[in-house]
Amino acid sequence: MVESRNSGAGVAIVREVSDSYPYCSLTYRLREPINLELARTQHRSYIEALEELDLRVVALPADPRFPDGCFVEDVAVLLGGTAVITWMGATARNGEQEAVANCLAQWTELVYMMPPAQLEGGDVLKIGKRLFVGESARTNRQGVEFLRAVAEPRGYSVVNMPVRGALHLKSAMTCIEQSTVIAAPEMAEEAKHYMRDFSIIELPHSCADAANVLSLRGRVLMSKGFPTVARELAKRGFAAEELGISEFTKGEGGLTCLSIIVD
Ligand code: CIR
Repeated sequence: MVESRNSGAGVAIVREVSDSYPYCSLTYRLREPINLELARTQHRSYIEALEELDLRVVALPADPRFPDGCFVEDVAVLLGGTAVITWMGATARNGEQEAVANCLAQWTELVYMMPPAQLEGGDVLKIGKRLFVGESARTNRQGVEFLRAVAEPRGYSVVNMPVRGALHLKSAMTCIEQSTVIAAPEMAEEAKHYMRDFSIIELPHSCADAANVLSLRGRVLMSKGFPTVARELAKRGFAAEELGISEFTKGEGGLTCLSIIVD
């Protein structure tokens, strides 16, 4: 385990990119060659961006048995001092949990989800004490109800919604500063229906991959290559910092997928 020297109050857990990453799971995208060296450079820049947010980054070593292991978000849902360790819908990914759970155990209580419940962290959009949970090909109703049973007694509300045309809920919508939701067109109607008290930015099809932003500590990180989205965010007063994540987009991952924030 490699820890950066940053002494910020919060911690971000990431996992190094495995040599097997080019063989990651794919659902919607056709497989494209992944440049492993570039993926690692982009991962390093991502870590640096988190450090600039004054987060202490804990980088778990890669495990070649798990090509998708760098997408740590899917393995755990943090609810204050409790971490729900998920049972993932992608069967080949179960096993990734062990290293992450061992690390989280330093700071949080662990609650383990068991099949038939299944849920992946990419389907959980946490906004303050509200959890919007996508029912997707990876997250089933039992998974939602398991999460609800852990979350509600801890003061969280849970709203479940269907996910269409995207791998995870957060592949298609994320939140900026607890007020604004940015949504891909496939999920814009759901965003308007289930999140009435938010201002919704509806993206065009050509910018759907920009829907996954990481909004943390007053800063917004977004995928590089979407100048119109960056301008729209700026117009609304959000100065987004662009990060190149092309090699993770090829693996159907976005910015939120690459870390677990323990704040
Ligand atoms: C998978 O199919 O599981 C990975 N290739 C991508 C996971 C992305 N994670 C996320 O959106 N939270």
